[in-house]
Amino acid sequence: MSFTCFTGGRIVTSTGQFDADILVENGTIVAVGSFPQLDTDSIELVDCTGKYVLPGGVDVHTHLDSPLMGTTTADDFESGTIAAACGGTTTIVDFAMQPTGVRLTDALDTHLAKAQGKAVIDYGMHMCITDLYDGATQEFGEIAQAGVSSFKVFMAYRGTLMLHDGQLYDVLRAASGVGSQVCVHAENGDVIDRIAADLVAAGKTGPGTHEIARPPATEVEAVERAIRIGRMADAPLYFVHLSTAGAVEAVAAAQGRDWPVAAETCTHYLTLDRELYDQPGFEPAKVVLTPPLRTREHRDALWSGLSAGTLSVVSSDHCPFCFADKERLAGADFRSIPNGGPGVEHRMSVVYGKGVAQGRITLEKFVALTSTIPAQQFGLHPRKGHIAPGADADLVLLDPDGTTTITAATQNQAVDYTPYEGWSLPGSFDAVYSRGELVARRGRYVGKAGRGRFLHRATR
Ligand code: DUC
Ligand code: ZN
Ligand code: ZN
Ligand code: ZN
Repeated sequence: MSFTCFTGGRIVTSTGQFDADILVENGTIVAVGSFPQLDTDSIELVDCTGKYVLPGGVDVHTHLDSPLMGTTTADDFESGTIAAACGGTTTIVDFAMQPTGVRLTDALDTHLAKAQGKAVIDYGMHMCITDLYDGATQEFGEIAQAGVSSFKVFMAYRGTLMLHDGQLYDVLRAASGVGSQVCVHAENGDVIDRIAADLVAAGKTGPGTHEIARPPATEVEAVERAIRIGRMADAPLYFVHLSTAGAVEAVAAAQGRDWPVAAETCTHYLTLDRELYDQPGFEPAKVVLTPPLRTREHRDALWSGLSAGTLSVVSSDHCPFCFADKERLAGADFRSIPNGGPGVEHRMSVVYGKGVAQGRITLEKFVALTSTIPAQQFGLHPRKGHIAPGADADLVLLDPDGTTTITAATQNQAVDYTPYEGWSLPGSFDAVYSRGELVARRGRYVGKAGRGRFLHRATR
């Protein structure tokens, strides 16, 4: 038996905060309260005085060791989960990508094998469907039984990743039939491809053009269309990486009609401006993210959407490529720059620093958006995202008086840049525990290798 007691901290959950101790036995929380009679010879004490104690972050949108746009994301399950842990995230749900022509169950096995023995925090998986071959939907039950109870589909990238509307309908029907949910990448890919082709024909080929080719309406239209298709299929929807005011409005309208629609936004859409596309040279490639960054007006709508509950999750969409690799792969124009950026390490710090510290959201709301609701949404709660008896002792000690400085030179993500370079943020996630084990201290990994476990997620 191994007992640990986290003493003297202020516990924060998604619904409140209070002073209490947390008693942990073999990695599981067994009691929350006051324990003055503890036999301190046999119990390890962790002094949390002056710290907030939060449930570890749950990031339900990462792409580790994943094929995308002709290359592979830069972080594997080792570096990516170490980076996550160092930033206060103790659970991820990663996307298993289906290469064209590969059976879904085989693609899932391949991705599971990449994580096995390498991940240092617990992880679940979503299955990305890019090639809906005959009989694919018949594998959905088997995939759900394997603990992978969510799919992702793309309404953009025709020819490589995109499903057409009829296929989206098929996936929604089949997924809801087995109690799985569907995560939708909502952009009108065909219109984007036309705009992009016209821009290239007009000689606009630089990396900043990526943004012009994907105007807000291409997201809004796809969100509205997917909501309608969701109604036709009588299936719930979860929108990934929403970036626009119009998308928030569309989701709010659907929710107002009691339609089962949930949505996330990402760290970068809340905090970075589209003006980064106006930088000289190849610099804008660092923020060739899809969808692209937007203006202040959209950011304000996203923060309001979080406050109102229309958007209920903040993920990182960690999809890292080295700047050097983006440049090498760029080819003739912006269309071949790999889409994505790093962020799993800095999601908690940036959302705390720009959200809580600046008074945009409460600390409880922060816990809800970065931990509890994502865990609930994806079948991980109450084991994850929760501080109560029975939950895993995934705990983060936040020092509100500390500071987090972000630089590529000191980050754990295996990339040569961060879009938050030089940011100094109030608050530091000083110590991170996964199932009761100290895994990170002040931004450095101190845990064992390969200790992460696959999380079998429930269906709905
Ligand atoms: N969608 C993602 O979720 N991540 C990176 C690129 C994309 O299009
Ligand atoms: Zn996407
Ligand atoms: Zn993504
Ligand atoms: Zn590299």
